[in-house]
Amino acid sequence: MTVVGLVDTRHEYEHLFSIYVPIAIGVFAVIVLIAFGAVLVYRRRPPERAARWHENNPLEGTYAVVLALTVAFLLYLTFTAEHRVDTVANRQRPAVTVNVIAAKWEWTFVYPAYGITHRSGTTGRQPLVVPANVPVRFNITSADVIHAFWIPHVRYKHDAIPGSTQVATLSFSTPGLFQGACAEFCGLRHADMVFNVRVVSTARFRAWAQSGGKAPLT
Ligand SMILES: [Cu+2]
Repeated sequence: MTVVGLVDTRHEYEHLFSIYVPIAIGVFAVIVLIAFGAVLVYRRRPPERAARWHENNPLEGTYAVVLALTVAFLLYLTFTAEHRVDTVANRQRPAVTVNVIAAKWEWTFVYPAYGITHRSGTTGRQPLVVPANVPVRFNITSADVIHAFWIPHVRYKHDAIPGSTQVATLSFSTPGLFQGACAEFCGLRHADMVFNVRVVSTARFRAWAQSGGKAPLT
């Protein structure tokens, strides 16, 4: 079962990245060329009178306009992607809801519909199990300090804040095993606050969930 119009965070942010990076490389190249050009052109030579002009309005005006248009273009793309990830995705009807509770130094994944609780971090290594190609709702919170729920495979990271619940709806397009971690320094054993994400087919997920987490995942 594939949901039409599923918001794919990996695709959204990779697309954004593919636009930001060439612009950043271009800006870097221009700066390096101007710096080395200036070094070559203005290297030590016999003394001469200093130039009297000190401004160039057309050049400065063009520079300001190009800069403003580039920033406006990037802001537009960024806010469009954020809107799709934060608002459009959260309007989708989730196939599964997982409550994510971060704590020093452990993740607790609760599946309220199935009575399943998995833990990963300093006390164990039970994976976060999700079905592929359907919207999965995460209610993210923290039991103590600020942590951050990070799954690099889907290019997604969100703070877990005590006393508040952050909602995220993610979709995972490929079955497999992926890494997750806390991305906010939260104390001495922060580095142990890791988990695996096990993405399985919807049929396998259903069998696993309905067995209360006992059916095999592979
Ligand atoms: Cu943490």
